[in-house]
Amino acid sequence: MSQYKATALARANIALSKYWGKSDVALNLPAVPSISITLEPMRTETTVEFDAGLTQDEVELNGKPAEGKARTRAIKVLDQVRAIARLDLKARVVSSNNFPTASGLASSASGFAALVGASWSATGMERDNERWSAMSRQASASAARSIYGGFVELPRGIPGDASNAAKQIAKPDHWDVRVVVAVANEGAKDVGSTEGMTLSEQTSPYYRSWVDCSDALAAEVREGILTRNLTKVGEAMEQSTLAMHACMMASRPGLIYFQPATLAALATVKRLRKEGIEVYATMDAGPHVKALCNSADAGRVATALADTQMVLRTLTAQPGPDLEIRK
Ligand code: 2P0
Repeated sequence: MSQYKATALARANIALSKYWGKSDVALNLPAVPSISITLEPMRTETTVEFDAGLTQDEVELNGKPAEGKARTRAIKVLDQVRAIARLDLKARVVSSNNFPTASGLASSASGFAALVGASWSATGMERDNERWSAMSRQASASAARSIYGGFVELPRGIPGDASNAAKQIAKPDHWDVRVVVAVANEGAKDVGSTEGMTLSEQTSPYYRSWVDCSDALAAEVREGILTRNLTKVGEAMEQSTLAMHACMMASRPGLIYFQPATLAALATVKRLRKEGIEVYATMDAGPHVKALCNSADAGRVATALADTQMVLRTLTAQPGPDLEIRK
C-alpha cells in the first residue's frame, strides 16, 4: 500500500437554520450563522493518493474525470494541503456519492469535507477537525458542517478571519429525529448557490433583513436542539427557510427555486400537522422539501410525501457520525 494514501467518508448535511450570503467573498466567510444535521446514510467516499509517478492531478467524480470548476476547486484544496504538508507530489482523487446527485441533497458539502479529510490524512498529518472544517468552509461553506456528526453550527464569519470553522453542538444520538426528503425533480439547478448569494446581496431589498433575523433564528434552533423541542426547532426552521427564499425571490432577476411539487409537498406537511403529526419543512437552493419529524412518525411522513402529486420519491435520513478516515 502506498505511503501517501487515505480514504475519507463524509455525510451530507441539511441546514435547519440556513446559510445564505457571505461576509468576505475572498475567504468565503458566511454572513449568517447556520445549524445543520449530518445525514446518514447520504455519503461521499473519497480516496486520495499522492504519487510520484503522476505528472498532473487526476480527479474522478462519480466515475468520470472532473472538468471545469469542479476540477479547479478540488485542485485548490489539494494545493492548500500540499503547502501545509510541504509535499510536492501530484494526486489521484477518486470520489463517489452513494446518494443520487439529483436526490436533492447537495453533494458539495460531503464532497469537499471528504476531499479535505482524505488529502490531509494521505500526507500523514494528524487529524485536525477544526482546521479541516475551516479548510472545507473555504471551498464551500456548507462543507465545514460535514466534518462533524450530529448537530453542527457554523458561526457567522468575521471578515478577514480565516479560522472560521464549524463545531458540534450535540452528538448524533442526542435526538432521534428523521429528515424525509421529498424529491421534486431530477435536473440540476439553474443558478448555483455561490452565484445566487452574490445576486441576493447585491440586488435583494430583503438581504439586510435576512441577515438581521438570522442570529435570533439560529439561537432558537440551537436551544430547541439542546432541549429536544421539535416545535421550537420546527417553527424557527420554517421561518429561516422562508425568510431565505423571500430574500432570494426579491433579487433581480428573481431567484425562484420552488416548483409546483415544492408547494404540494409543503401542503402535505401542513396537513400532517393538522392531523397531529409533528413535522416541519425546509428547502435549500432547489425545489426539494426536507421534512423534519420524530423517528416514530418518519414512515407516515414518507408515505404521505411519496403520495403527494408531482413528488417523485422520498429518501429518509437520520443524524450521522463524524467524518471517518481509513488509511
Ligand atoms: C445551507 N445552502 O445552509 C444553505 C441553504 C443553500 C441554501 O449552504 O458558495 O454550496 O460554496 O459556500 O455551501 C449552499 O451553499 O455555497 C448552502 P458556497 P454552498 O445549507
